Amino acid sequence: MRDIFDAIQRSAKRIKEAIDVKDIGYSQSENSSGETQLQLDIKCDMIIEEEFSSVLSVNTIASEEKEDAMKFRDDAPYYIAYDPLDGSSLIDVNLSVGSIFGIYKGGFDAKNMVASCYVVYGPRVEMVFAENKVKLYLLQAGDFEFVKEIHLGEKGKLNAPGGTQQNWQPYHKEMVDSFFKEGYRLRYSGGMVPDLHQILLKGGGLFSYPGTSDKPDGKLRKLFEVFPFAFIYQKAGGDAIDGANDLLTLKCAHVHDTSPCFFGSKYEISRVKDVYAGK
Ligand code: FDP
Repeated sequence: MRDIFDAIQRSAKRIKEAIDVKDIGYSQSENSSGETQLQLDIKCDMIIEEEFSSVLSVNTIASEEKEDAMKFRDDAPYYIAYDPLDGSSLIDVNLSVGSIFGIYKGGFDAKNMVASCYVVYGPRVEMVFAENKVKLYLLQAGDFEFVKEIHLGEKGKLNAPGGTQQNWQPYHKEMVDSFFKEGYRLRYSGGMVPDLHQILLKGGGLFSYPGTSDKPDGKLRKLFEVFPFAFIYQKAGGDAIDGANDLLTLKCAHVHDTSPCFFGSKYEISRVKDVYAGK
């Protein structure tokens, strides 16, 4: 695992440089989710592919920017799914973006997840790595320094509701409103990484990206976004569900499958469960 952790750190430093200097024009191609790829998305994907290709414990990688998984070697244990630059549509307005990594042992299945990590490129570069514990690191003078362990409270104060409201189910809207009526404050930048990072570091709250009338299976991708954050939230003492089920019990038939998802502290997630059970 140490070699994977090191490769992620090298990738993050190179991606930070690419964000700072790279021309941000759009490329001509679309990724598997039908989004126009930024040249920067492609560059960041290439950086991570390059770094993992030399790590002997990595069997296969799957990227949000690649149609299919890419095998490096047969006799290695780890499968890594990553989103090289999540929230890249925010780059042109200079908001925070991130990279997400899910580390699976023996194949891409939620039950095989053994570690998970994300990097936030904001005013500072921070990394959260979860194995048994969830640990925060800060990039300082060229190196990632350990800062602290992260623990979620039983109940938070922030509400980050994703998706187009017009397409929310009425019970979902009622639930989101009920949190606001209880005093929760809106925090939503449109970048999954900084939005979930904020809730984690401020002690709790709810991030939701539900199934909607136009996207019944939600928007966020299981292997690259949903499972890695579910792992981190659960290890930090919170919960992560699809409305009913623990996200880490879901199957993933195709590399780019999506799922409705709710991440938060215990209190908010139990409310989501009650609302969705009675819908
Ligand atoms: P983006 O399309 O900018 O890559 O991964 C998808 C994502 O960003 C997440 O980072 C973010 O949470 C979500 O989409 C935002 O979607 P909405 O604008 O539909 O809320």
